[in-house]
Amino acid sequence: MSKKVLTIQDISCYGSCSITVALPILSIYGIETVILPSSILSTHTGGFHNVVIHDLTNEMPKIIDHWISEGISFDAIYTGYVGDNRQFDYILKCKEKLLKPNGLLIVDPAMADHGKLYSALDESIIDGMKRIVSVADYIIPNITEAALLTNNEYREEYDDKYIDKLLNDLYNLGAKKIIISGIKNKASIGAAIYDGKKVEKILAEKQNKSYHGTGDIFSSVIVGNILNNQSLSDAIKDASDFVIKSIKATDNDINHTYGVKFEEVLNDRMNKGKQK
Ligand code: PXL
Repeated sequence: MSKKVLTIQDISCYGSCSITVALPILSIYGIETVILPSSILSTHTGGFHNVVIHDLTNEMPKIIDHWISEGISFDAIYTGYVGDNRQFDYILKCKEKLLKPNGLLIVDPAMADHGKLYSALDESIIDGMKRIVSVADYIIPNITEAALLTNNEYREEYDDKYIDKLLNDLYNLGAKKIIISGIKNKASIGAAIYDGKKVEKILAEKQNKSYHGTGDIFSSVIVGNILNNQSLSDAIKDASDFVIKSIKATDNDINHTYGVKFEEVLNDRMNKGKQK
C-alpha cells in the first residue's frame, strides 16, 4: 500500500524551496503527500526584498480538526520552515492525533544558515523548534541550526570534536536519529549522523557555489528514501548525489540564483524508473 505523508512547511510561491520541492520529490516515490502550509510567501526570504507574507497560523487548527473528524492518518509527518512560534502546538497536535502508531516524525528545523536566523524569523522560533526536535524520530539540521538548538557557538571552522558535541547535545534533547547537513572539509561536503551509538560521516564532492533551497531538497529526498526503507546512510548518499546533480544542472545558468533546477534530475529519475 502506498504511504501517506503530511508535510508542514511554508509555500514560497516563487523560489524553489519548501513545499514546492517536497511535493514533486515525494510524488516520484509514489508517496501521497498532503500539505499543511504554515504560511504563504511571495518568495523565500533569502535574497528577495519586500517579501509578501501571509501567515496561516489561525487556519491550521481548523484544518487539523477537520482531518481528525474525517479519521485521516499519516505514515509520517515531515516538517520544515515554521513561520510563527504558535504553530508548534499544532504540529504536536498533528503528531498526537494524526500520526499512525509507529509513524515517523521527521523534522528539518529550517530556520537559519551561515550563522544567522532567516530574516523573517525571531529568536522565539528556536525554543519552539526544540519542542518538536525533542520528540522527533529524525532531525536534519544544518550546522547553524544544530548550534542554535543546543546553545553552542556557531563556527565556520571546526574539527570532529565540535561536530561530535553538536550531535551529542541534539541527541540529549531527545531526537532519536540526528543528521547534521553541510559538514565540510577541504574537498568534501556531507552529513554526520548519530543514533546514540555511533557517529558516521557521509561525504561527497564539494561544489563551488551554494544555492538556496538545497537543504529542503536534501531533506525531501531523505524522507522519500527513509519511507522507502533504505538504510539511513544510503538515503543520505542518494540525497547528496541528487543535490550535487541539481547544482550542476544550475551552474551553467548565471541568471538562476534563487534555487536549483532539481526538475532535470527528477526527470532523469522518472525516466529511469520507466525503463525498468
Ligand atoms: O529553504 C528554506 C526556506 C524555506 N522557506 C522560507 C525561507 C527559507 C530560507 O530562507 O525563507 C520562507
